Amino acid sequence: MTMDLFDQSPAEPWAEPICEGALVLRRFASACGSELLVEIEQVAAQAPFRQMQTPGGHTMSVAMTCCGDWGWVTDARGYRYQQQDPVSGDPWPSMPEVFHKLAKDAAETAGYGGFEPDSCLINRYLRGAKMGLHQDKDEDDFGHPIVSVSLGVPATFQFGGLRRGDRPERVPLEHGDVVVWGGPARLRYHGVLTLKAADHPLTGVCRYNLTFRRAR
Ligand code: MD3
Ligand code: FE
Repeated sequence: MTMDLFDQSPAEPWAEPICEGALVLRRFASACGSELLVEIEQVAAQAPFRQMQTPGGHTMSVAMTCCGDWGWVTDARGYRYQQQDPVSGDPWPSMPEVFHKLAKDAAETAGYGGFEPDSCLINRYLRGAKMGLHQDKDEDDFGHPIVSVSLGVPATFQFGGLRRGDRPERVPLEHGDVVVWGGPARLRYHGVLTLKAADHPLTGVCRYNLTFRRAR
């Protein structure tokens, strides 16, 4: 594992339960943050970040790219996973080994052994970007967990219930925090509040989120 001055290394990450099925592994990814950043840049060199259109015709404030066998896309035709980048027509870049290992290790630590993600969505938030409350339900089998890795500028995550109207809890997420969602938490509504202006030594003005899923 490569380390550099920007990689903070506390003695041990620590786990905080959010609800049944969901756990935050605080700072779980902080020791490999700079390696992850290098890989994000490599993926984005092949499949650049883009702000996609929702089926309703709105431009998302979050810029996205993908790696792995299946990439999540949205356009006028709807939300779906596909094997080609719609911008280039090429297959998505392969999932970097350090991504795959991190997601698998985090899932195992949270009690979900055998997680094999085939999709990684990379979200990039700049000041003012947000993600409204939604469910992740474009995957074939909700029996698989989802692993999400936060990097850079901190954000406030919203974690709701199984109905859109359930009042969400707020969970602050910082650089290196990894959240694993599965079992009874898998279909809960969630979102991200508007990103505030801030600077992070590793990512500058950006927050990145890596979302690992088993799409098929
Ligand atoms: C809670 N991204 O891309 S994943 C997304 O910070 C998305 O960019 C968030 O939500 C972000 O769809 C982080 C967090 C997440 C994913 C799946 C969940 C939370 C979840 C499933 C159930 C409950
Ligand atoms: Fe989501």
